[in-house]
Amino acid sequence: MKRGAWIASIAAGAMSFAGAAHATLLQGQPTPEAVNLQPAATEIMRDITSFHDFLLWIIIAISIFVAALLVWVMLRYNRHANPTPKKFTHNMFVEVVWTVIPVLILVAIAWRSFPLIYEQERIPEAELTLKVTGNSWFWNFEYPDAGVTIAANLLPEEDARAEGRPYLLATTEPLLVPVDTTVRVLVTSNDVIHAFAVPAFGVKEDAIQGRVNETWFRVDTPGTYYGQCSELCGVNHAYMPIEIRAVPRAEFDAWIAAQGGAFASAEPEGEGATTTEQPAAAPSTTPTR
Ligand SMILES: [Cu+2]
Repeated sequence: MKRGAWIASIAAGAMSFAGAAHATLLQGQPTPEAVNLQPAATEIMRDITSFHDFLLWIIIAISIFVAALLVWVMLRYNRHANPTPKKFTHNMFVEVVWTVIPVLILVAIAWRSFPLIYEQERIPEAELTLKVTGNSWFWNFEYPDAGVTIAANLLPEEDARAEGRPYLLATTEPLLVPVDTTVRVLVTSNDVIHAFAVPAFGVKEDAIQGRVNETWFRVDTPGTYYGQCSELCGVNHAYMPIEIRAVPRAEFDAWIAAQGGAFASAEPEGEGATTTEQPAAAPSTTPTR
């Protein structure tokens, strides 16, 4: 292939990548041929995406700089261009520069990443507690305060095709969560190590037997969000997806009731009609256990 053809094909490839990146990304699931992260449904994921883009520019700049240095050295200092090399080995200025600039780059990265890690790891005052248990190979979801437990299995391929839902992502029993609600997630496992991961929420937490890990999310965009087990857990690792529907609070409460559950009366966001509480007993933030 001629050089021009190579350049043309690389340019065409880059343009199709860019086109895919700018095409409408599907919400809550991967978009075929797309290259970017899934659209964020939580503030944390927006911050993660922004941090990812920031890192990408640093990576691009360093890659171009190092490649240019390599090309310059290969052309300027090869045996023909530079037949009698100089014999010096140290250069104070260059050594200071190549130490200080990487340190400054790392400080800039830490400046942005440490607050983000803190936000992810600090569990805020939760309005709802969700317990997630990994099994070989399906997920159990439990709202302990409402007495609701569901088991989500992989939706069989023929059912997924018939219902127009994504095979390998859809489940037999989608989990509902209310939007604009801080959900604390307790993650554990019944057998081997799994991992509860929902990309659009910016959540990925190991599910370990005999141990409870904590994470949280607050979905601000209604929709259906898919995730997958993200720890290689055995032969059916690829067949234990996660399907979460973020819905308005009223729809969530109706779903809880349909599952035969009810929040304890101490929970003002529960079935409020059946409990009478003093207004003072219902603070704006409701700690749950
Ligand atoms: Cu698993």
